[in-house]
Amino acid sequence: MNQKIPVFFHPDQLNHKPLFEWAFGEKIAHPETTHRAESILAALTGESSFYEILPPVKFPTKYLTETHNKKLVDLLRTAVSLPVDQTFYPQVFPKRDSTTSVADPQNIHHAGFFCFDSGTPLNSTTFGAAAWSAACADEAAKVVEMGKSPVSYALCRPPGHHATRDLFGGYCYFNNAALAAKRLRKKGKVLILDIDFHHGNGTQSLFYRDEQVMVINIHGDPSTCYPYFSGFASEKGAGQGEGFNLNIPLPPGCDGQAYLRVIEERVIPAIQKYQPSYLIVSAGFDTYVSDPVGDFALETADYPEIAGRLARLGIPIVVVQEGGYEATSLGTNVEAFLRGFQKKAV
Ligand code: SP5
Ligand code: ZN
Repeated sequence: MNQKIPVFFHPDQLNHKPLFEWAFGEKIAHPETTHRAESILAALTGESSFYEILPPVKFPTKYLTETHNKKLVDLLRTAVSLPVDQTFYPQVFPKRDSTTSVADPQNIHHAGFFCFDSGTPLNSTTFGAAAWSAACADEAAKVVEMGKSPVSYALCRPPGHHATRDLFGGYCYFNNAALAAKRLRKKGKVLILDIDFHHGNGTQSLFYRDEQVMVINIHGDPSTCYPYFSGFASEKGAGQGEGFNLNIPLPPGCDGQAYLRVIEERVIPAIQKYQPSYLIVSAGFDTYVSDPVGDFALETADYPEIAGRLARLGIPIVVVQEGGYEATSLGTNVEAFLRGFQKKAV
């Protein structure tokens, strides 16, 4: 392929700056920093003959509600009015209390109704950054949909795959990959392959009953890894979607060799059987050996190998950025992955 890979990113995505999170009672530096996106931008700009960095054209408020509950969108909009120096951490989660009165998305203190963890803070810039992040995924889907490029990359930050229809969490506010899938499924079957270290619970739940969008997830075993409550192999879809959700939990320390075996023996045959018109890759690099959050052991050289196997399928591909928390190596790993599509794509 001699054409540049289109990369979508909007500078306002850097305005969201989570400072810390609560993890097991400890206040720790937040892993989802602006340095992550800066590291990726630097790596892709350095290889400027291969990538074209473009801003998404419009603010996507309207179609956010195609994927998410309007009240979740309203709650994040309410946070826009927080004082600029204030970060709101939900700490009351009344979701399961049936006696609790109805959630009010106008009241920031009700944020816990719309959230499932204590690691995903809100501030006045969160809504804008998350909406532009979602716009990147939509634009990346659009160029592939229009046949302008066989592969595109959405530099989404904040990430998206933990966000469900009704809830934010796991550093995610809007489900970027799901937004891209909503656009493409109007044209044909879509398969979302989630290779972030963590199970994409949001993506799974959004398409659990949908046979038009198959979801395959490879991740750390949820009996010991975040998000703990979903990602088990027994979750296979429901209703019309039964058989179209595949979870592949793997043990700690999984290296590139074991990972590639899973790709070759389980993932590629499942994609070939489903025959999607489009492939969306929820690409997290927290599978990297020295990632501070994940506990797999992939090396930089493994990422182009994964990409190469996907490129050989000859299906148009949208790559959506998810996690990856060692900022110094993140850009290199993303570039290595995208380079794998350049070599092998037609
Ligand atoms: C998109 C994504 O990858 N979200 C991951 C959310 C994981 N949140 C739980 C992390 C638990 C805190 N452990 C941090 C250890 C830092 N040394
Ligand atoms: Zn992750």
